Amino acid sequence: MDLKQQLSAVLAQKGKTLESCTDQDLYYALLTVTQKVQTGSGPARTGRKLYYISAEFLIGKLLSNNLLNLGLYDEAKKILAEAGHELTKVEEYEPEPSLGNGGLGRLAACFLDSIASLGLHGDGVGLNYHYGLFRQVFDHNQQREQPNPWLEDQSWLTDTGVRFKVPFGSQELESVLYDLNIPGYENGVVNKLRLFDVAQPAPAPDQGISFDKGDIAHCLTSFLYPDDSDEAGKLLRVYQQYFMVCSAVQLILREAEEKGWPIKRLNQHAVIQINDTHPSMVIPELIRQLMARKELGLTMDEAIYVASNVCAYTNHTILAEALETWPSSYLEQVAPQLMPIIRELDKRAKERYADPRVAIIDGNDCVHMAHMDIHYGFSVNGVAALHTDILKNTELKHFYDIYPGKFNNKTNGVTFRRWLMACNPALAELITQCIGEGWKRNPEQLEKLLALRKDAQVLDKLLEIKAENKRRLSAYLYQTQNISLDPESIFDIQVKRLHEYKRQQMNALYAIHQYLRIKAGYTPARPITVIFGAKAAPAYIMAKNIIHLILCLQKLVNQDPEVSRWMRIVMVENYNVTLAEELIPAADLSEQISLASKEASGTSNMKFMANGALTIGTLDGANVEIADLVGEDNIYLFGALSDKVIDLYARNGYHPDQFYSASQFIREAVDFITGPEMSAIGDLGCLQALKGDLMGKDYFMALLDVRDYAKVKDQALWDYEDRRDWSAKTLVNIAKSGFFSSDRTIMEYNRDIWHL
Ligand code: 26V
Repeated sequence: MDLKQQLSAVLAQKGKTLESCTDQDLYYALLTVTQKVQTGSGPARTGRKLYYISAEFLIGKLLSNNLLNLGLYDEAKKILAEAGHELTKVEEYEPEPSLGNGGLGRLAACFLDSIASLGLHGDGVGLNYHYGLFRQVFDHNQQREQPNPWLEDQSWLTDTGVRFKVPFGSQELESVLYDLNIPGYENGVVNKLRLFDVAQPAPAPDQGISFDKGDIAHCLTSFLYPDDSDEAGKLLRVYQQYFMVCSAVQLILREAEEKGWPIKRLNQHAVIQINDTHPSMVIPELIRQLMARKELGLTMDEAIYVASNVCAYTNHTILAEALETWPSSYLEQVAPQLMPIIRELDKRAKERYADPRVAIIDGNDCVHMAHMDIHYGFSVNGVAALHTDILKNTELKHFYDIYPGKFNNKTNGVTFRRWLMACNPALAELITQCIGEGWKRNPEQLEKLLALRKDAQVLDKLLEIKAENKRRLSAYLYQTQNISLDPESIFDIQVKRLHEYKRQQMNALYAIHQYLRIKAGYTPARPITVIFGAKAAPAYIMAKNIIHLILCLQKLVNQDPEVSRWMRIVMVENYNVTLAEELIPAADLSEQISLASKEASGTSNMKFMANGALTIGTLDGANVEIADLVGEDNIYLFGALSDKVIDLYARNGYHPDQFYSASQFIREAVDFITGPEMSAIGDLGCLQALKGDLMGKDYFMALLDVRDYAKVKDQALWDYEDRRDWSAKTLVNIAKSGFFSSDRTIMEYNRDIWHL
């Protein structure tokens, strides 16, 4: 049966036809058929197998992605069109899976796509959160959190029937395994994302996202990163982590048994990649389960040897928030059977290395998860060249001195299937017309576009596509969020988690500066639209204050006819993958303005680049590699360099008050935060806290860089007016973006770490 017949057959069971059914009927019918197409398919080879364990998989909607990878996209689109339907409308009925939070989770999703597309044998392993991170709503110019239920009776998940027992100190829980198919790109391979859940999940809370954090039997998988500002929240995270790794190890040992892998040589057959420290307990848990199988007769030495040669660790950030340490009393309470193993690992490490800075358990009896990973994993990698250098030379220097051979860099990448072919079909089509189809399998071939950098026809076509994407975004935001944009204006976009180090507040200071100039009669060459999208962690007060600042500015600016002709500020609600797929193709300027040394890599920077936006950024994370590739004429760089920043921290040498006193620009912008215009709209307490922080602490040095930022941004806005020249710059960016394909990243992981 061809696709049309299969769809008709599924619809006929509901008494409908392709013509008479609704778009929603079509979504479920396409889901059914797509799932069926994949049954019977599996991994390409059964060599060494990868288990990519991660607390987050920000996979985005799956229908289009799966149709594309299965080679059914064009056919499906055509069949639907002939029956009077539009695939994009049908897709609107798919709820976006809410299994991640930011870059780390989206990276895991891109990796699964690339692993399957390269025909490698690897599954993702994680948790099935029912209400996601949270759904963000704006109310009185503040963020509020709501549950984000996304699971439906009919979904991409299938219950495998596999169940495991997870022993906690207080009780034993059953874990339930759901699978989700991950098809490779037109290669017949299907890998899996394996998500564990509790057997009796709790219903969504009535009000907001508070729930009984002590009720782990029902609430363990309710939310991702439940508020960890109190002890119950922290404990719940430990429960989640242990539940995930205990189930994962049982799954791996079960597969080893099924496949007849000799357990003593597990490392020859399996590799576990630990995505940040959330799954780090997998190391002692693997040792524990190996030793518990008395029939194997493994000594502690042998069990440690196996685990140490199976597990590899990726570090995603140098910020303290992600370098997890848990009081050993927490681990004792959650998984008492694990603590003796962790103590043994710590003892052995201390016997070899007396330096307290490399201890697993510190003087306060806290367990440093990353330290355990580094001592007992066989590989430690950073996610961009600069990040890995900082790990080696500063942050993890004491470990690098001991284990130089373990450290390696794997610069992040993104899948061009979702982030160019699917989200920007017009650009993909133009590229294919210019250089043929080869770039789709090998994005480095995009370099062939460089030959066209003076081709006026191509440059104009690029501008046309961008203009059309901006019109499409404007219509979409008007329809879904009642936001109205001027597609003729410059779209300047910053979308990412809200964090002080990412410096959304510095972007807001520039907007204030621009507001004051417009009020004083100095208008820019063309209107500018500053677009933000960001969620703040529920307990992160300063991040919420920054959202408040932006929402108040949005209100102030947009309701002022004199200003809004020249500048609009927009913060989209509930930024997620679906919105990213609309925003990124429509961007003119990509804001990558973290304080140098703080952003491990960034990955939206790569997506914007591939979609023909120019970067305004600091030399941080992968921006460094972007700048090297495109050359300084094709990127807008500003700000202090990482060495200087690291030095300022080392000698306590940064004092924001000095910048405040010395610069009228800074004074005016900072004072404006609590001035009469803003206090008429916002909560003065929040605004004062923000201003006070900027003047007194400014830990991420916004005032250090803001003037250079404004100067360079003014230049970018000016350069935009030479439309052909701007277009040529965007073409260079697209042409050089191929390096940032996650296929390249995964080939490097496989070559240097996994050996699948
Ligand atoms: C995030 C959060 C956010 C909610 C509150 C608690 C909490 C705790 C830990 C984390 C981990 C975030 C780690 C992360 O997403 N890192 C990002 O990883 C990307 C992929 O490597 C990289 O591009 C980004 O630079 C890095 O920030």
